[in-house]
Amino acid sequence: MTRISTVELRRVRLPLVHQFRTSSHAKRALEHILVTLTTTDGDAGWGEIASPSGPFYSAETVETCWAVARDHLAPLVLGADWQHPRDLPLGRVRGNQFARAGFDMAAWSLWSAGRGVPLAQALGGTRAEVEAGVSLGIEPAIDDLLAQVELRVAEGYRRVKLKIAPGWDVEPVRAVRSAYPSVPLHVDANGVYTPAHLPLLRELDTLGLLMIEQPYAPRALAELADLQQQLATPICLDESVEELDDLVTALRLGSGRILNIKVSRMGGLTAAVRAHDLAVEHGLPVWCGGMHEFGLGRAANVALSALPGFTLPSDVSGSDKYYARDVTTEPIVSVDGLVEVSTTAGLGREPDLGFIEANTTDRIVLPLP
Ligand code: OSB
Ligand code: MG
Repeated sequence: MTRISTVELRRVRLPLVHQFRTSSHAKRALEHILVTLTTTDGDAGWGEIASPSGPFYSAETVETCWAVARDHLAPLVLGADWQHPRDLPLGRVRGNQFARAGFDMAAWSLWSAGRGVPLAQALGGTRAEVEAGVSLGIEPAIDDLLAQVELRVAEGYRRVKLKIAPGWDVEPVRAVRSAYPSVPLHVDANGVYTPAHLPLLRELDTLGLLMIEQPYAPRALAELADLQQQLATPICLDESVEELDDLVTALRLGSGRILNIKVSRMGGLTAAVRAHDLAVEHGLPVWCGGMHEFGLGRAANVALSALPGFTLPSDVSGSDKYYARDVTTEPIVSVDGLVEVSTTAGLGREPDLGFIEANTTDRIVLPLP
């Protein structure tokens, strides 16, 4: 590939159409960092750093991503000699997966566009459309949650995931289950339960859930394996798997039976594809999780979900679930719970430069030294 001559970083802030609350925090607006890599030929590739603002999902924040991107990742890619996104030396930076993911994604966008192939195909995708699920936050009351479920089921989403936390678990989940006996349903605890909650987790085990996502803390791989022994419902790993080696350990221990692969959490598409391949080799079904991505990151999630091992509905809801207007000229759309995989070369979505500019809160351009 031709050399990267400038890196542009932009903080872009968009309001959410509906407040989203998890076991750890609530949010009404999101600020993501858009990464643009431009080559000496003038081609540009876009990536998205979808870090939450605070260190409650992982250790990263928008501030750490900004600093690591500016001070460490940009210097690593500027002028680098690369033929393929895998050649970029992003792995020299330890941790900081969200920040790395934005650069890796921009490199894949550039590379697939340069080759004239759709990103999904470049990654090994085989599907023309992917099944979409929705993730519903903690609501003020059970009636509010039921209204959200009704709306999303009517829109055709193929699976509903409910965020749970102590005080908001068996009761709301039971209410949704009895109102919608046949809707594919799962729960996500974002790591807040401990082995002391075993009786409660056993109750959840009787509610016909597709999976229980991240019941224990990220590093509790041994305890998760003990729990999986005691539950019939598959445990799905999210926060526990930041590195491929975490997956190797989880597979060895039996810490879960399903894997949520997030481009952001794994440090990019390169690592996400590796995790997919390893999970498939071990018979683990996977699906693509999200971090409320704007349209650029969302397009990458759709492309990844086209890989054959993504046999469960992914968190790739339409842009409209989150944003009144998205950063791409065309939003991501879910029709009857299906999202089309783009067949145009590259990422498949174009940045809406005017709208991005209007919502940019900070910007820097780093040239070749
Ligand atoms: O655990 O999957 C999660 C959002 C923020 C932090 C953690 C998670 C989530 C989601 C969002 O569930 C899913 C989506 O992007 O649609
Ligand atoms: Mg999760």
